[in-house]
Amino acid sequence: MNRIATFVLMLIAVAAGPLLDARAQGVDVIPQPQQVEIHGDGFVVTADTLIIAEGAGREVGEYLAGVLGPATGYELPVRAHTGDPVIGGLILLELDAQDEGLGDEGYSLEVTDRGIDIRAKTPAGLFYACQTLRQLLPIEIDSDQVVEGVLWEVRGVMIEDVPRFGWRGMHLDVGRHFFDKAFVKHYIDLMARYKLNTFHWHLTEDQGWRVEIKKYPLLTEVGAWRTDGDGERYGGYYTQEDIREVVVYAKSRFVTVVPEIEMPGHSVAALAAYPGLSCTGGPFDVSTTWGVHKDVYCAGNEQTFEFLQDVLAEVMPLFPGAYLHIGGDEVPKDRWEACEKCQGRIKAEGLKDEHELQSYFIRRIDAFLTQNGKKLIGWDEILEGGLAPGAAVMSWRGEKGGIAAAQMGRDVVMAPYSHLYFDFQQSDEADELGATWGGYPIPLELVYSYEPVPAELSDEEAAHILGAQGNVWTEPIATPAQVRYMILPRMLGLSEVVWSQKEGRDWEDFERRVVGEYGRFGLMGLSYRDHRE
Ligand code: TNX
Repeated sequence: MNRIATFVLMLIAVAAGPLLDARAQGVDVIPQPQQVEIHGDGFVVTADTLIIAEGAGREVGEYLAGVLGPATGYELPVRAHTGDPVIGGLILLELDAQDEGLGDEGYSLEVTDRGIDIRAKTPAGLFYACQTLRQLLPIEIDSDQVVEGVLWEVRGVMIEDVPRFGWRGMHLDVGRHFFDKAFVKHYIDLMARYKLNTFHWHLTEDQGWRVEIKKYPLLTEVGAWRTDGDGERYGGYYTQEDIREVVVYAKSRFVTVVPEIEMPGHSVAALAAYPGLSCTGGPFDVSTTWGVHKDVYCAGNEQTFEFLQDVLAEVMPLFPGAYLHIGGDEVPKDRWEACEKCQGRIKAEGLKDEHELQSYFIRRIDAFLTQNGKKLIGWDEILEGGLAPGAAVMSWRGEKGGIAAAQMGRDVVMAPYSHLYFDFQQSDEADELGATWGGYPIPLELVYSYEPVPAELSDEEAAHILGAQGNVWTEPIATPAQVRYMILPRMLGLSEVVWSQKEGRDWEDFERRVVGEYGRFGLMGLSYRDHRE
């Protein structure tokens, strides 16, 4: 290269700043951190390295030792700071409650030849720094067996990082197909690796009721099982003990679990158990066909509300998070139109039609949740007939519902099926796994291009966009390997959409980093979809 060209290249590098510089030198982290600067010598983790963590940071220190252990074979001690000199250098996890700049989830991470210095205001921030550190290490760190002959080197770097959005979600439908608690924990682990923090657990469906409710044992005795076309009994459910276990596990990964109890639609499994809660009285079988079902909870029957409040009263204490998802999507009005009780309710309450009856339904549930200190979130259909006072909206039929809600000053989570439906196929090949009803595939690049804040919102309205999430409906997805195939790597694209700054988005660079992650998936024995194939 001639001298002028070299000079021009240097100028470009200086102008593009530290991010490009870091990229050029292969600091490959997903989601892309806010600020990365390369400097000086790196640090080598050895068997003599100490992890220093105390107080509320202790648990994250233990977690880090657990991450580094299997591949290195080192059992790194986790200690409080003594100030004594150490041979192998330190990985320091320091909580600084005063550090407002890093927010509730941000962190800084500095690597020098003396060690690794991690700071955050909260344990969550320390945890995210550990996820970054994991990716800064050679990919062999993700092996579950000791890998000999690897130098566990982290290059000299200074990172400062804070997330763009507070709701960084993944959803999993365990109604259509059931996934056991071990898999659910693994799913949460995969989320946490990419700094996602909200797990939306879709627990009830036409095809299966998946959560034990002590007051209504038939929900799981009857509602959790169906006889599929091949004559086989299919099903399963979580006991309340299982749920508690998953919630505790999620907490240790800084993931909040948002349960979804669907109403008034997608409720055939519950009606199979308690047909008296329907308009017609049944009988019903737990559904074995997909799609939208006409039988829904009767909105004219007081018993429906008693039942749902009893159910929610058992569900609420299991989930410490603020939100409870009540579904609200795809409610055909056929049964309500023909039901005396529903029509009686419409008259008595002075409602205009069945849409207002749906709104009445959600308002009652909203009031109940609010009384109990919870916030209601529902699919965008809950806007129809008037949005309940405390409700937040999850926008799935495009962004229209989310935009309308934000303009009303309501909180919104974006999950449009145009970009974030991870049950959709990833190509239009005939044998590609996944749903096709959307009419088009959702490849990784489309996910990556998603922008959660619609251009038409003012800054004030935009502040109501809590974030975004990927939805994994499981009609076409029956096994853990298939779920992984659907979310790896699309979930990584999402993680950058919700964590990283909009300005730094760069598909080619992301693609390079994602390919690096494929190497880790390989080491972990995880099925994934190579987006280049
Ligand atoms: C629509 S998204 C549904 C789900 C289906 C999904 C299939 C939503 C709120 N309702 O019940 O599983 O499409 O992609």
